[in-house]
Amino acid sequence: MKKIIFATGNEGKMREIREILRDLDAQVLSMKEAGIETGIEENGTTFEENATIKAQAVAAQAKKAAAISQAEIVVLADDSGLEIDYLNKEPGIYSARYLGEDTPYAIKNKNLIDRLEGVPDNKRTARFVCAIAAVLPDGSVITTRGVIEGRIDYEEKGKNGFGYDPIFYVPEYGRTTAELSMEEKNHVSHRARALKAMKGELKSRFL
Ligand code: ITT
Repeated sequence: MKKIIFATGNEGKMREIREILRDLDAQVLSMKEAGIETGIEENGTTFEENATIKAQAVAAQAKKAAAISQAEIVVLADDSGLEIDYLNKEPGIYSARYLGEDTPYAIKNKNLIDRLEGVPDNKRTARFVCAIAAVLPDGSVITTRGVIEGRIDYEEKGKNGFGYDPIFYVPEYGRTTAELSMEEKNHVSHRARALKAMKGELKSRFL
């Protein structure tokens, strides 16, 4: 069976990705499940560049694992983040590293809310962006992008999802993405949109 290795160490992402790719005729493996461990320096300047760096680094490792036939593998990676318009699109590609990689999200989220103190609804606009990169068996790379528009809430709400979800309010649902079920989030999220576009590409070029 064909394999899709997803180059992420983020378990929140991986849960969503598995659900979105569930109907594909391929086995979806996390990097860990594929036995690949690699430190990756995300030194690109765009979401697409960083997603490509991650996917290529893991594809190079997968190539060394002789047990897996190269013709049967695609490596995917996600680079994503939160852009807040009032903060000149911060934290953007630095979303995971904002205030330090290991800083709890309760602190990161509170800090962003504090930085928007006194800012009215119409200036609190923000979006989650996701770029997905795929390294195909012949080494070529394709990328797709998905976006969800919303605004930064005034306090953390909800326990679902991960990262900045508790402060990202989606007007069409009247809730934050941490208050959406996984099914609801996977219907509209940046990651779902980028992955659905990638599924279309993979169906025509790989599966
Ligand atoms: P990998 O590189 O191993 O995939 P990471 O968490 O470092 O994991 P990124 O560099 O792509 O991933 O950073 C994405 C960050 O953006 C993530 O850690 C969250 O802080 C934020 N983010 C992205 N998508 C999100 C979502 O759906 N909900 C909440 N926060 C999200």
